[in-house]
Amino acid sequence: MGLLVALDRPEPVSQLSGLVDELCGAVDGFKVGLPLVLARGPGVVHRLRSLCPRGLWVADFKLADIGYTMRLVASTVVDYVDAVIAHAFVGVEGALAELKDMLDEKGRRLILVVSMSHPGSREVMDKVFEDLLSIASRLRAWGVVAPATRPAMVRRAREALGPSVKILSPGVGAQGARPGDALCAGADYEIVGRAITGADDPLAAAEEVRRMQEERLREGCGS
Ligand code: BMP
Repeated sequence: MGLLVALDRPEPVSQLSGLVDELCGAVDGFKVGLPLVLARGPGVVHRLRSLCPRGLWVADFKLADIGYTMRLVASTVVDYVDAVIAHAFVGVEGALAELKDMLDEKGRRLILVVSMSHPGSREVMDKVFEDLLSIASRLRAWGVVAPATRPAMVRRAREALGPSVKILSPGVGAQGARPGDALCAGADYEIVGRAITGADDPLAAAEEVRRMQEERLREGCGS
């Protein structure tokens, strides 16, 4: 059971430092998003991680390009994170295979987006969901992103990918999924952004998410 906090808001590093420091012992890691890195520079990842070396640190640039370019982008933060997120839909040859090689060389993990938490994911991405799952399998991706807002997608990802692939699920809180929805469907981590980072008391909010996750699992995941 896991909880990752999404750091997206382009706040001053001094403010974010306090947040990361406060949450460090209460969560399982952080996902650093593009708005923050674009505003503060890739060095922000290193600075924040040094405040909380424990846990999983994920760079979420949602890479979707040719291999050459994805490698260049990933290289800006690869030394400071455990894993990098890319879109599965760009395909293997000339794209994800090259990124995967680079991450393997660096001892870093690849996470692929196979379905998204917003309703528009149904318009295109979810029509090729099975193909995206098979790309994740072929590439031996460490993990996939699948939506907490649609637990059936998480369930199907777990069924298709087996127990060893990590499933990370956003959409909890601000986007409507409840803590535990994705875990109950087979996810390893729920990703929570605004419901924690925008709370008056982020630590209390994170602890409440955890409490609700535990309660759902303890009660056998009934609705
Ligand atoms: P929030 O809990 O504030 O909605 O944040 C969710 C986080 O997960 C954001 O960083 C967002 O970019 C990311 N995300 C998502 O919401 N849906 C997806 O399908 C994939 C994501 O990475």
